[in-house]
Amino acid sequence: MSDALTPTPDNKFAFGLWTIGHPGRDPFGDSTRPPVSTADFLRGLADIGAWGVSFHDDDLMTFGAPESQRRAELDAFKKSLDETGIVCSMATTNLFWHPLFKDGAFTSNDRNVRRYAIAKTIRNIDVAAELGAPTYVFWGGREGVESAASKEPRDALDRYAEALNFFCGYVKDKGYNLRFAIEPKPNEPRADTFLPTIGHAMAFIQTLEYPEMVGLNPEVAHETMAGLSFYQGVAQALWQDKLFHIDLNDQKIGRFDQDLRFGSEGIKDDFMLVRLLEQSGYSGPKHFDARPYRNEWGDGIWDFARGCMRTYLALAQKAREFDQDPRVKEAMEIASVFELAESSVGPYSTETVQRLLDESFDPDALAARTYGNEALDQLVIDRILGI
Ligand code: GLT
Ligand code: MN
Ligand code: MN
Repeated sequence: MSDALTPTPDNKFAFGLWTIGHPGRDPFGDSTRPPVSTADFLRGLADIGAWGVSFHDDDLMTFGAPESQRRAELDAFKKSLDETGIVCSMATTNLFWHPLFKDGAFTSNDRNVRRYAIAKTIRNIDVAAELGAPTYVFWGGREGVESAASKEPRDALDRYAEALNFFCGYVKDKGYNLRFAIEPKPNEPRADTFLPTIGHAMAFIQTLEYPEMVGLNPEVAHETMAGLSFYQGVAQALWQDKLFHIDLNDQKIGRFDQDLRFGSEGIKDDFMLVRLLEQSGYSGPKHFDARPYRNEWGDGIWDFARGCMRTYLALAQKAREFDQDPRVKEAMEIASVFELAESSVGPYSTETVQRLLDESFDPDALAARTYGNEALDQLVIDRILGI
């Protein structure tokens, strides 16, 4: 039975290996449910209509195990991908779990830690290429400080850039079809993280040797933790052609990173976000980096996964209805929404500046107009509420 709210692989919904099967461990308590095997995970994804899976090297291949064991684990994963038709949509490195990364990875003060982190990443870039993943993510979980005096931030950024330039060189050298995506986060687990927001990361990318190879993997929870609008950040990333990947989840403002089910909290922002993604022609994965509530059990973890996708599809449908509603069009005309797409003065020339200066404006008339934003916004709310 299929309808607009039933996902299919065409929707390109993806989940990280660390998400649905998360056993519920947190800083204050142990696991609350058994882990899900990789094979069961992929079968489950196929059953619920998902399309892709992402992984950290250590999710897939046992850290520190002999090469033969790691190869066998990778081969088993490839077999499960083949059997289920699930696509490997993104890969990343775990540069945060092992205690060796306690001072950072690419930005650790210890040069050997930095060299180890780069080597670990290079090895997993080979795995990503073997699995055909088009995007490789960098979430700098440990790239930061508790004590500001412990690192010179400008040196740390030099080392971060050095690592990314090195990976770009490697990918070009190998001829891999792989792009990189930085995932910003303001804090947690470090007190202050380098590249804390979408804006910081986008400015940093412009300083790299191959800026066209590096984009963003923004996450709803991370910008929301910083008190920023995820919608506005994603819009700017799209505007700069930097939205290479996206981590969808949800988050209450001002809290620790909650990684809640997509659409479970900031429903109005989520509506605007889905509308933006659908209208922009973004064709990358819709990747859920979220986890079931810690008290969930059994099939409940799949309720969580189905909920993420169902809410996305429901919001996409609401967004289409919203844009087809003649009352919305009228309200947008009153608000001059479409006028913002018209250029203001055009390119500079002696003539255009003269024309501008010769024009007479009536400041009082300009101040007296209405934009009708209350009515327009109420149409957003009405649509979400379905009234
Ligand atoms: C970790 C983090 C996520 C990142 C993952 C990629 S791992 O769970 O909280 O936001 O996307 O390293
Ligand atoms: Mn998160
Ligand atoms: Mn994430």
